[in-house]
Amino acid sequence: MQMTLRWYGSKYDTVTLEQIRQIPGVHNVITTLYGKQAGELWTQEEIHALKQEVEAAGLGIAGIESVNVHEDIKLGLPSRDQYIDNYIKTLENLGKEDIHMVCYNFMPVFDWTRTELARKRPDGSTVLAYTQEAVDALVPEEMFSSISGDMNGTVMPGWEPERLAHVKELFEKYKGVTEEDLWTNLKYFLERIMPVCNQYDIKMAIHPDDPAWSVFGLPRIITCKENLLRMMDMVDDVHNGVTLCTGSLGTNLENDLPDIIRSLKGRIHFAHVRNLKFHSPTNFEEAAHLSSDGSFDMYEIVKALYDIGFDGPIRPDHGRMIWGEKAMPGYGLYDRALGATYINGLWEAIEKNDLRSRNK
Ligand code: CS2
Ligand code: MN
Repeated sequence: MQMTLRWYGSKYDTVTLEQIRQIPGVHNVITTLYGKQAGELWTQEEIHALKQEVEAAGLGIAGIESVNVHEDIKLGLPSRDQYIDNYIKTLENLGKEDIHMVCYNFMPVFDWTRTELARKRPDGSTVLAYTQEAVDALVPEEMFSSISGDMNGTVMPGWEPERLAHVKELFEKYKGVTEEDLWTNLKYFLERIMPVCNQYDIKMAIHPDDPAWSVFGLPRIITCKENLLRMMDMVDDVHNGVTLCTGSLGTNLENDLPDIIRSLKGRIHFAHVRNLKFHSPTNFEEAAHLSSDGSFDMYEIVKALYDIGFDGPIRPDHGRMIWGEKAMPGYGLYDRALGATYINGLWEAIEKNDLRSRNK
């Protein structure tokens, strides 16, 4: 595996490349052209400039999170083809710049959903949290205003004002769109982009739905092992892969994370590792990465990744806000640096143990 940190670009991120470079074991970032709207073309010049900026700071780009998919593609509207054409051209331009991993999601309307951005934990840190009761008490248009007070002045991924201005309209368009429709539209999209992915060896890594169930009645399909395997089979190409996000798949306690990891051997192209603390199956908050701070066994998760020979980029996911830091919720420097170091420690121990037992 290759330890990375997500970086939103100098215009948007409170964390600098210089800081990231000082986290032990982090030599690459996962980044994006954050100002781009879904469906917009990324030119080779723009990608090249981003790459140069990262490289000037002594780091590399391990992949893109995300190239967002236009809603018309998810909806399967006739206008989708022009957006898929742009997506293909964007992938081609990324390939020409020697970038070979792209994370994306296929969630209608919203990216991830949380009902609190700054729930206080007993240690005084603040974290993102979710309760089903809070979602059920809201209409979708209120989602943004209910949490925006805690954004620390940042633009959060998936909650860009441009996207949210159209929430009501979008909900109208999704009326009558079923899960099977979404499968069909995902297949269509993947089949169209696979040739360019093969040509430039670009590994597509779909991000699971977060939480891993339907919110506000919208269809959602990337939620569990069975559906992930269906997606792999549906377009059986190594370039059609997964972002293994423990904090998203793990929202559903029925998802056995180490088992899912093992079943996706060879098709996990990116890993997001974070821990959640559950108070009930539908009331959870994001914890420190350490197993004992949350509900997941992080050793078993990292061990499963090691056992399947995972060699792609991995990153700590949402961190707690600690030590007075003011940053995009989930994306401060300090707790993610602790997370990266912890995961690196687990990996080193697992690897050394394995090598020793083989040499016996
Ligand atoms: C991320 C997602 O912050 C997060 O929760 O894991 O926003 C992720 O980047 C997207 O779903 C991928 O397109
Ligand atoms: Mn994730």
